[in-house]
Amino acid sequence: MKIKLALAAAALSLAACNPSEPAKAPAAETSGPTTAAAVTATDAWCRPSPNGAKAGGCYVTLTAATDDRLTGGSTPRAGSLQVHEMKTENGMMKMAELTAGLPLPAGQAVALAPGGNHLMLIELTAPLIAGETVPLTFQFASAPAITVQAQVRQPAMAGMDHGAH
Ligand SMILES: [Cu+2]
Repeated sequence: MKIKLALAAAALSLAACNPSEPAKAPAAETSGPTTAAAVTATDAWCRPSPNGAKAGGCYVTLTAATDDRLTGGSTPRAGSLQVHEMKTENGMMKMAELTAGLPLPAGQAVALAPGGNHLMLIELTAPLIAGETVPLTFQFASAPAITVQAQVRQPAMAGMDHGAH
């Protein structure tokens, strides 16, 4: 105990004797109001569209540096790109456009995935074929728009070999 106290006292006196207090550390500029940090997109992919289908589902994981909102997007492969949610109505799973956008809380990876929120390509110009790449542009409430290349592939269904249709 005595030794511990002595050490603490020594540390205190050292700190007190130090004439050059380090200057105030520069504040970390993480949330400048003029330059919104970019949103990061990972694992963008689209489901192959069945022959003749006019719409296709795409998925992505988005991480915003500051609180933001996915408001929509576009792609040269379809007339429009909408952000959809899945909801249960009268026991039926339905999808509906998130007209107010999808919230992206700061630093949180928000996954759009089969069975949940997803991107809907409406009025496809051509079927989405497994193996090809589709450019998707996302728009946000604050961050600048980003464009990603989405892989067209079958959903990865770990541990499930049924359910594909
Ligand atoms: Cu949809």
